[in-house]
Amino acid sequence: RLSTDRYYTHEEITNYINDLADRFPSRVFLKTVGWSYEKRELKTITITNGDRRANKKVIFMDGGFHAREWISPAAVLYVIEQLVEKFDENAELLKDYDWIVLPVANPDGYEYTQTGTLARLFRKTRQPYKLLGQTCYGADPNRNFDFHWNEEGASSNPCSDTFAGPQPFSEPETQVVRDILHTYADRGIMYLTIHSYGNYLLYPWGWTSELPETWQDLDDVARAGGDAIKEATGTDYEVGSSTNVLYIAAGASDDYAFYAGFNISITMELSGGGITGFDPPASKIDEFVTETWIGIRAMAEKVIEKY
Ligand code: 0X9
Ligand code: ZN
Repeated sequence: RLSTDRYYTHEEITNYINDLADRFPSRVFLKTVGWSYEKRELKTITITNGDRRANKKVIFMDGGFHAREWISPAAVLYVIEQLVEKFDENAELLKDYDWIVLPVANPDGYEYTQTGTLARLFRKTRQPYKLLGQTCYGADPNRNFDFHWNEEGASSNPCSDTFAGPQPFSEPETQVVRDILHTYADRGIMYLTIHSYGNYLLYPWGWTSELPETWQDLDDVARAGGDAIKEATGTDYEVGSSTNVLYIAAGASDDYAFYAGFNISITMELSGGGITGFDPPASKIDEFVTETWIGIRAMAEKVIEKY
């Protein structure tokens, strides 16, 4: 059973998905997709309805891009739990779709933020970069993708929190996400990347204020999520393109996934809490992950209706 009383370590998250795969061998499949800079194993969990039909449509979701956004892996795990353990209630979500989930895209950063208060607000990966004899750690994985890389809202300074990396895909973690996106691009309908905080449902583009041709479809899906959350909990999510409702920032995974062929690509910025917004107390996990699930389920239902 998944606990929402506390935040899990990367090892506990891995144990949880390993355990699910053991318990539901006909519906849950694990795949090692690569290794982080510090050689932590990156594993996807594929959730199906067990009918073994190949080449179903795909929803790909990741969490834990940014190290300090602990609520993200917690919410992603909760979604996994609902789809697997409450399969009977959610069978429709898995009828023509496989869900592929990478719960912690940046495990080195996630683990580092659990080493003490000084590290708690660290954002990036953990590959060291030298600048004038000084060492700073990590690139911003959400500025490291090769689509309008480092053009806007990103930095070339390794000590910046939005360091784009020395070149696109300099981080093994973003290479892994890139490879997953390309593997499923031809049947990838929706990409969801879970961040915090601020209560936003964001769609492309994040590199320009212009909107993609199909922005209305993106807006329909995101709005379905926002409306469902508002109705269930009263929480307001702001919906719109990344650049227009948040800020311009190029080289992010959402733009890349959309460019690679996913029809729908959404960054969900969950509810914030604690002192900085990135550190909601564990007592808030339950409320925030159930709220997130309501939004994600509604977006998936809208996608299934449209595609
Ligand atoms: O800046 C980010 O990477 C995301 N916000 S966060 O506070 N979680 O860091 C927003 C990314 C939105 N997407 C694009 N700008 N493409
Ligand atoms: Zn983030």
